Amino acid sequence: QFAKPEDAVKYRQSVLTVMSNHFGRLAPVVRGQQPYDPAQVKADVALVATLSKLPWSAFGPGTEGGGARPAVWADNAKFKQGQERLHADIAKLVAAADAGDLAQVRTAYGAVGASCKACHDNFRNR
Ligand code: ASC
Repeated sequence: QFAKPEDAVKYRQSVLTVMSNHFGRLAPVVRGQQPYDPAQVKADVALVATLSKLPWSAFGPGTEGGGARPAVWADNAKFKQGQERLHADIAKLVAAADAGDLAQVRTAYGAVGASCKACHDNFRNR
């Protein structure tokens, strides 16, 4: 899948960058700083859901580096639990966006952000 460890690092960082960009587009909407456009939110959430599947296979053995802490590999079960939590939270965000319910989107957005943060706190260098 990756010829060199650096390719895996670049891949996962790239995916997470694009994912963060589309997740970040929801911020002004849930804060009421931008009007709620249900179709736009659905499109951004769909991208987040798709992109969220991709980074994890790029954290395979021998791909240490980037901003990842050794704990990714040393405590891989916990890292995987974090991925499962993220996917569960994103599933709720997808449901909220599909329902076109801003209050529900706001709640689910908060949970997804907390999942992002939990993993960064434990597994990403500061
Ligand atoms: C984002 C983003 C993250 C998370 C995190 C939540 O928008 O890019 O990494 O939210 O900051 O605390």
